[in-house]
Amino acid sequence: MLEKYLSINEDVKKALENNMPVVALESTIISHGMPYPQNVETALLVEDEIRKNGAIPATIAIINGKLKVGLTKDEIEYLGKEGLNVIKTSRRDLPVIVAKKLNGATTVATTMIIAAMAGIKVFATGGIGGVHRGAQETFDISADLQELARTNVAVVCAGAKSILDLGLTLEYLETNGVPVLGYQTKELPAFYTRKSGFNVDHRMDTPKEIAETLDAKWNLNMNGGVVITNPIPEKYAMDYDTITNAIEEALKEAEEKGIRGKESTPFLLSKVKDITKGASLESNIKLVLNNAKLGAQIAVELSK
Ligand code: PSU
Ligand code: MN
Repeated sequence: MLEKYLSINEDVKKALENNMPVVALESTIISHGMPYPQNVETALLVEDEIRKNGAIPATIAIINGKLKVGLTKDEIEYLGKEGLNVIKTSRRDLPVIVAKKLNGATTVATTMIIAAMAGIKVFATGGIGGVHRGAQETFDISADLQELARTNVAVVCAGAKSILDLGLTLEYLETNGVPVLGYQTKELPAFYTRKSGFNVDHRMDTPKEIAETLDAKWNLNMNGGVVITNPIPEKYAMDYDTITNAIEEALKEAEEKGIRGKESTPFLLSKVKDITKGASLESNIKLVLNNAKLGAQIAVELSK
């Protein structure tokens, strides 16, 4: 039944059949997370980084209604060029995009769903969605968090952006039993910066330790994902005040313009980029590459 919907490319299929390491990648980061052409360049560099570290990359999207695991260069180029015209597809959107045979860029939530269907356990990206500031009023809580509560995929990210309420995001994950691990850090990284003022649940010092934790969780049939936070390398981190001010300004403009729902995250990302004159994009690219490397290392350990 699943074959009717799921299309896994040859490289990835072979790797999965032979218990070789595979790392899933999302496509909303391509269409909605970065401008063209940096989005396409980054997506291809990230795939190379995963190969360099001994794993097979599987970029995921919905193409003509098919859940595709492993995209061609042309498909990546298409998603990057179309940008905001591609439908940002989260869990609620998935059945509609499939039934109507449309193209969809997958968020963290949807990428986790499709990765799990394919049998991929590790997924690397930039940042996850979370509880938005002001969620007490707006109820804006990303479906990524519910997905982490139920789907067995580990997500490597650089923490969460302070466009979100990091404290509430951690509370939400705790309630849902999702472990938040820090790679060589006790402090939750805040995407563009290594510091946030919040702590992760557990510090991990090696990819092996992380893989052992994933094995323990899933061998015990404890369903759900794990968030692995990987701080941006020091030399690429942004100045704390610069990025904090840029985010405040972007949030104010979003509020004035009444931006809400699924437009919120892409709007804020692009505003922050403009306000920092592109510096935030540069950091964003570097941290994604850094996460791809760690994702590959964890996948390699898991496959042993
Ligand atoms: N954070 C980023 N870049 C991104 C996203 C988040 O730094 O591209 C994307 C991811 O695809 C994530 C989605 O799953 O935004 C969350 O959107 P929402 O808050 O609407 O669930
Ligand atoms: Mn939202």
